[in-house]
Amino acid sequence: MSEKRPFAEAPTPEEAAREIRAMRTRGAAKIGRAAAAALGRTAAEADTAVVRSRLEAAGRLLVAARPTAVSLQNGVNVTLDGLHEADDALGPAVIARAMRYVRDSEAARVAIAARVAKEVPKGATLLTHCHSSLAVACLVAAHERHDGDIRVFADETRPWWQGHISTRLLAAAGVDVTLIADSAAHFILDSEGVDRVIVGADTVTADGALYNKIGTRSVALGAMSLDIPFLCAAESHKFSPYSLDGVFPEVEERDPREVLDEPIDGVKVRNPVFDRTPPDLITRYMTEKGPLEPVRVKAFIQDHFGTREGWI
Ligand code: RUB
Repeated sequence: MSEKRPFAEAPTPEEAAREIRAMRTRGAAKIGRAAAAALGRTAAEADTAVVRSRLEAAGRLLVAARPTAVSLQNGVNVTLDGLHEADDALGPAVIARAMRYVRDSEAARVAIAARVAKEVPKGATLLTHCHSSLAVACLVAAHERHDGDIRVFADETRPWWQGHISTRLLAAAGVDVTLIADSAAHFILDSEGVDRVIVGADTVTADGALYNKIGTRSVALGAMSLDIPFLCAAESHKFSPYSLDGVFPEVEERDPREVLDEPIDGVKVRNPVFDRTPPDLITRYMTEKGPLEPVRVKAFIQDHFGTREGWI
């Protein structure tokens, strides 16, 4: 990013929101960074007289783009921080916070991947679900740490087939990777001696629960029934301070045609795209600040997020 014209290449908030709604920008971490960058661009381009109102409108537009990933709301709120500065100081302050958000998120990915790689034994068999950029980074780091001596199974993750993205990236990195149908997960956990499940996060709430791609809960249930550790890799931007006030994520329900493109007479279709995995099914969260047990999540959130005055 150019230090002289920060965020000059970033999409505008309208473009970023459109890309997020259309799933061309997807995955919670990327969505959060896209929101921060779009606000950085607004702050860099708007005149002092209108910068506050532009940023406020852009923040609300972005937050509404997808409901379940809290990194979107955090990306907006950490960047705007209640717009508490005076007009002439606002633009530079928002640009600095947007830069910090993006930098912290990228640094967290590297730190978490290194931590998870250390937890994965040589020769391990691992399973992942959906496409989490962070879970893939963890698996590649484990592969590199053990000179290629790990195996990965990845669920295809209907209806958007994000498992194809994960497997393509893992294969390109030289990882021994096998794609499986979502419904094969329990069979593979059992029959292949899976050592760890590693998934990403859309939102982690104060009660220690995980909101992630639909099917995560079934995989976690399968892992628990077989005594397989279930790890969730999550940077601190994935933790929900709003859940401290009793506000929990809305589970996005998308177009039924993603499940069935030609309607069948008399058949109703549902397409919830995230689910909630309760804390007792999660062994550990892996954050850039260290491993975290679900019972410690509330204290972690209280510690990490400040007063949140004026947040959307
Ligand atoms: C993606 C998904 C991912 C998390 C974590 O859903 O559920 O597991 O967002 O990803 P969608 P990351 O494809 O609907 O956005 O680690 O990249 O933040």
